[in-house]
Amino acid sequence: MEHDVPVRGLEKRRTRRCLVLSVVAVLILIIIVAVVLGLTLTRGSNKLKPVFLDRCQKFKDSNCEEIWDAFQQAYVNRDPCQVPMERYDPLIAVASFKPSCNRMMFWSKTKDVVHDFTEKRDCFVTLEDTLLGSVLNGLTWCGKQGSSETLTTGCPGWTDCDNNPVRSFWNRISARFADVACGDVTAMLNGSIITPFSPTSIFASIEVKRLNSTRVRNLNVVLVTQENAVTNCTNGSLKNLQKELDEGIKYNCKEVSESQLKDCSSHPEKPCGACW
Ligand code: AVW
Repeated sequence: MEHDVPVRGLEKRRTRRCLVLSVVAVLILIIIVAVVLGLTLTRGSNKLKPVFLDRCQKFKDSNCEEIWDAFQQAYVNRDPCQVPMERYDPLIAVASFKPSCNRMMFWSKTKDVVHDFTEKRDCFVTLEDTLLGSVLNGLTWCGKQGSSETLTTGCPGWTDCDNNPVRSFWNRISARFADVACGDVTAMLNGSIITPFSPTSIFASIEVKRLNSTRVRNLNVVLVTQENAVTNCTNGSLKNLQKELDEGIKYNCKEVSESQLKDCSSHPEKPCGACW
């Protein structure tokens, strides 16, 4: 009986501690559920617009809100595997660009080497230097049926389906880039692979087919080689490239080593034409 009061006090304290712990556990659980739910429901939605506008505004005199509206109408509220390239026609119409004749640079399987070169030398313009190309370079996006959101995760990959929003976009603006090409155009191809002119590439399947002899005079291929080059200008796939060209466009091919390109990049005082 003497122990009755302290034991009851101990029990009370234990019960109170249990209660506090349970409340904390429930609160933590609620927070976890809310965070997970929030992440799943938004699934990276509406994160693209600020990046789009920010990059777009670096091009002065551009109506970026209008360009964004035209861009997102191509894919919002649609199955992300049902976005053919024509869906971007209205975008092309509002974000047209003036071609720089004699300075346009095409490329295939040389993404890093070509941009490394063009960034250091102000000689050539690639698709990724144009407003739309630079705004969307490296980004992923899609929509979904029944929603007006732009998602940036869970979108189909490049090869998951042909008509996905990202692939169709690059196909469409590449077609435009080739349609307006003029004068002498250059293409940097990869001399370290067996098929530098690959039929499945955008360069082969879209751009070359659209170069028009009324505007384009020459196609100069720069075949970028490394020490132990596997390909040269006599490569079979380059014969196919010549066959594909619109009659009247003259063809030229030059093997240029990567070190020669690097050397030229580090001497910006050399005239542009002197690199190869
Ligand atoms: P590329 P392109 N998965 O080097 O001639 C993910 O073959 O096609 O050159 N991304 C891919 C895939 C893939 N399987 N295939 C291609 N890509 C993306 C526009 C990737 O970002 C310019 F004007 C890769 O770096 C050039 O003249 C890029 O597409 C011409 O088209 C290029 O693939 C280059 O297209």
